Amino acid sequence: TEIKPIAICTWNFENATAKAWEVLKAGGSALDAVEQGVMVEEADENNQTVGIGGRPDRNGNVTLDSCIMDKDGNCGAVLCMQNIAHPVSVARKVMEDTPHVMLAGKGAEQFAYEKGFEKVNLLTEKSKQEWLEWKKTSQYKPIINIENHDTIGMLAIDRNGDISGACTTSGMAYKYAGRVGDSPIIGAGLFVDNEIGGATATGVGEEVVRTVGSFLIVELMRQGKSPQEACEEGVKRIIAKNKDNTDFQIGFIAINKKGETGSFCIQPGFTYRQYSEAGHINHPSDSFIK
Ligand code: SD4
Repeated sequence: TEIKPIAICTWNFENATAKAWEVLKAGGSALDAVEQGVMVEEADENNQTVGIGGRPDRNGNVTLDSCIMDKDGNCGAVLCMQNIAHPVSVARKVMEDTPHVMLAGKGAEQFAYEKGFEKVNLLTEKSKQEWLEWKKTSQYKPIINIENHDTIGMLAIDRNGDISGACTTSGMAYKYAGRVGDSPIIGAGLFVDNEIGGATATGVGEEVVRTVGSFLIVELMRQGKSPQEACEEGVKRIIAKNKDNTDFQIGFIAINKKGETGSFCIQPGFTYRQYSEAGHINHPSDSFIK
């Protein structure tokens, strides 16, 4: 059967999927597509959940989490890294140029400089002013689909039928200093198995880590579930551990080897973007709570 390239990502990131599609259409690899795709959001100052412009931790420092995974199961990640505009590219360097999978904090930043990345100020005036405003009450309460709304996880299949994925975020706004979410954790925020498919997550990362969400979804697809069914089961596992309080958002997206996609979330409001021969589509996601 003919292999059709496709890229999908969390939320309605039109420009990111357009970039990924450009790479795929030109015959590029899924790995290049997901890296270059999510870089669009890392560079967008108006996205306050990813890269430059991201909301800071409670001390006013923007700390970034990202990971990437390729068709051979190689992966790389950076955790809680400051002052570098494209954490996904540093994650890729960790994957390709070191014997390690994860680098954190100062070590990750130092490694980035060694690889030629420039030091940049990630805290924009807008995010700084909002943080100063937040400090007046210092109340830590994420607002569903509003605050922390824009983490990008992307999955792609290239012309060869190979799958890769990437995920990148500034994490939860006003988090504790040093806090790391699901997004750079292989198996939690992202997982790819080139024989089966891939999955990635957005939302309250702590809950995704507790259930190793993306790995779970890929394993469920291995057992025969469709991407849609697997995402639904992934969300249900989280609900089962949070029976008394489902007042938070999690969204999963998944793709299988055939290029079939699916998504599921807790709260209404989540969508995912897809770019393939079939067009550039924003899919509304079905939700556990209606
Ligand atoms: C985190 N999962 O750091 C990320 C946040 C997120 O859209 O997805 N925001 O927990």
